[in-house]
Amino acid sequence: MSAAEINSAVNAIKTDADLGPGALFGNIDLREPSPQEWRDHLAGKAFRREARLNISHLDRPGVWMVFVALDNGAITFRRHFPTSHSAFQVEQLLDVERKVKADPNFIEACRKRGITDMTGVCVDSWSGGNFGDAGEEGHMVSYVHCWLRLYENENFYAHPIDGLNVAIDVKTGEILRIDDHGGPPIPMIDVPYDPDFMPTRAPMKPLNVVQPEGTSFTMDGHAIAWDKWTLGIGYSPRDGIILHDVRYDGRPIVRRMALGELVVPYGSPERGHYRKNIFDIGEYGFGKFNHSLKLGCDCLGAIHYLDSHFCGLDGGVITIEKGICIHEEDTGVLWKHWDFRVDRTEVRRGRRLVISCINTVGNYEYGQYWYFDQAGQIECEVKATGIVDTMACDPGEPGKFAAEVSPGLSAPIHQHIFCVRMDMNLDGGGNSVVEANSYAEPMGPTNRFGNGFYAEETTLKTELEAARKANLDTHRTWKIVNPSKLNALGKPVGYRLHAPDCVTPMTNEAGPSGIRSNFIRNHLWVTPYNENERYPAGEYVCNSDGSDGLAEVVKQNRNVENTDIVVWHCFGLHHVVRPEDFPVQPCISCGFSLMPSGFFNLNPSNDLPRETNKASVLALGEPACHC
Ligand SMILES: [Cu+2]
Repeated sequence: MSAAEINSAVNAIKTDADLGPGALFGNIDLREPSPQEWRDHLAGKAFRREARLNISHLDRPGVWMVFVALDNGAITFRRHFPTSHSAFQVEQLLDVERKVKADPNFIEACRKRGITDMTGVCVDSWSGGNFGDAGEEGHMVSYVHCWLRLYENENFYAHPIDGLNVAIDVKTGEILRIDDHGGPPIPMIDVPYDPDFMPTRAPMKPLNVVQPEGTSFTMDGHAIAWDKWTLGIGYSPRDGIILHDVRYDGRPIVRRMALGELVVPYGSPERGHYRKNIFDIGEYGFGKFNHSLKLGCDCLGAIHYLDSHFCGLDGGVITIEKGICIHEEDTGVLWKHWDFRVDRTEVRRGRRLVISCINTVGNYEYGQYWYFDQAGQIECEVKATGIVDTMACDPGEPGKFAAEVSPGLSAPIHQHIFCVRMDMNLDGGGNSVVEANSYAEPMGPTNRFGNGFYAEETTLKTELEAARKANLDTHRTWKIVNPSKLNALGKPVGYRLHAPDCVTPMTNEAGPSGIRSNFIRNHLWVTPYNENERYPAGEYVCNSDGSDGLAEVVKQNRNVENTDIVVWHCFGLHHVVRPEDFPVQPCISCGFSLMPSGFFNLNPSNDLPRETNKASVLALGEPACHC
């Protein structure tokens, strides 16, 4: 959405007699067209742009979902969700810190730990979950965790004030309860990563990425064309990057794809840490924790940037300049063959288009990178960096749920589980998902020497059939197909979901966090398109009850064969923390790919021309002759 569109939508709310007075603005995004609306649009029928806003009020419970038509500012839809809450806004996180630090009982609890100057106390507003604690009912609860900064700009995550937590209403700022669980003393060892406080090694020689003739992509607004790919690049304060109408050589593959949720379950049941189960997308909206990227630091080479726009709690437009980075990367050899009999070699270097941004949610940063290669593959990589969540421990005794990263400082075991939502559109509507499992043929007349094995395909016909886990025993894979469009071999065209980073969830399904994050129970879900089923943990995740999570949604057991389907894939990182993850963690990554599997009749990059990069040189000159 443009800044002007946001202003127009906000203005429509502010001037509404019911919603306007005291309106608090949450996430704002575009209502996106349904598959049918999209087909009509492609056929020439106009589609009305509408903003979707979440509005709440200090003196009223719940949240309103409101649509505003952007052509005339009319409110076209409003619905009240009386027990739900909007996602956290940045102003609220800062307000929580101010309120907690000013509370006399909290100040007294800090004093008991030897803190007499509150200046360095850092209060992180963690989402409160839904634990049924007395006094929390109906509130938008945050359960805060605290750290101590020893001096200006110091790495405060080295000094957890462990065991001191506060339950606070994020919306009203009312402190509901202070929990002093006790705990080990504050670790006081300084562990910097900022070169202002530590020596650095000598720099290496420059490594430049140079594209003397410019880049090979073109932009028309938010539509990009590169090699044989075309797509639209959107952005929302919740999802971050949203890719629309992804096509290769004009053939549609995905109608919309974006990360729908990220949950980070932590494994320590000790003190207040049992509540750490944070939904970075649903509860915070990690899209709005986007920040400006720096040319030559975050991004290397010839870069095109896009800005992102959203609004603050008061409805004012917030613009993050240069938050979305677009560039090309060399990916090494794409394909090669040496015909040794005639000594002929054909080699093609690969290149990819990269669309990326970095979002920081509290201690962690997440870089989302969408890659498009020349052989028809779409890849999503998420890089996790930043600072691990920390706890205090007695030196040498982190306990079984954490790893010590510095004497007296530990980090709980945890997972980062993402769920991508993909509205599939392989060669037009009417898609299905096929599962392949491989089996070894028993030894016998059909397999005399025991070498036989084969893959068997099954179409997943209903939502419950399509709720699937990875299985290494059968090398299970999933493929999205269009049964009405056949390739040259007479098979339905397809794209395989390459899913190398399936994570086994450790959160008990019956516990408060397991109920709310029920989408992590499977690695694959398939649902028929429904405009209201946008997110894997539900529309409103703060203090949710899990009732609109994917595991509940699929109980409708609707048909998912040869229709407009949405494919959801859960992937992530199982993070047993290492000392090397501290004080700042080198990127660890996870992701998935959509890989053509019968979509083309042969390698679509077969026709790449021969090329030799003329800027490449011998690094150390001609090798010395030893003959
Ligand atoms: Cu981690």
